[in-house]
Amino acid sequence: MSTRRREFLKHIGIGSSALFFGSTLSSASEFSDDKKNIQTTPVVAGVHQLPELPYPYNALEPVIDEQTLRLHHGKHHAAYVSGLNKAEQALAEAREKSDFALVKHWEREVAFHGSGHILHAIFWQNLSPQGGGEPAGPLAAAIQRDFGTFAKFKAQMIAATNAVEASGWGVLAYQTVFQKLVILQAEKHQDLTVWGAIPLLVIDVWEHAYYLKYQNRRAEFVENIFKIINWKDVDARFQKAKG
Ligand code: MN3
Repeated sequence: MSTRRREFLKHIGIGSSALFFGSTLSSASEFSDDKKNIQTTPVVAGVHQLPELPYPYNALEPVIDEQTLRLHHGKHHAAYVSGLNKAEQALAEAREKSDFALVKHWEREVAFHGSGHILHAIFWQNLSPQGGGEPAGPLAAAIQRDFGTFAKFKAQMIAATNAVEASGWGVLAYQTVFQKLVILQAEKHQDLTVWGAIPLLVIDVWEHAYYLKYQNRRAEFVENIFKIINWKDVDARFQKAKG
């Protein structure tokens, strides 16, 4: 493993990343002693790698044919990884130069390619030649609690996925705020965010949040917000998210 790769894994070597990427990043566990330490060295931008599939390209036949899987993983997923790396490097350069003229473009690129990378990495791990049947254990109990029965869950999951407008995803997710399972639709897959991220600090810039006082001066509102941020709360959320 390259030093750069090792350094990168060190920084993402926490439970949540291992969950997303499963066995492909299992080497992250060797850095488990870092879990409770706050990193002081900067995280290197743009070193994401295409995770290997946990099975051969023909392993999911006949449900997913070999040619489709080769293109989907080797071309489409790979393009998300390189796009994310490019956007992260561009943003690092923008911070270096204090030039944010293209920040909207690059944030969109991070959202699009980052979400594509994360969702595909989960998707590959979600599938297996030995898959099928029904879940057992805690997930089965949670599905029963939140959807009634597995059959009802499956019916809603299929209906929601089929009803996604144009390109997108059907998603079973754990909603951490309500502490329950939810079925979601994702159109495209980004909408300017990146799946899997746990919010730590949020700033509402819908006009209702500032218009009475600031009218069209959103930038002034955002600048002022920093005078009232409760960093103790943000820090507590960070600690919790880190696990
Ligand atoms: Mn895809």
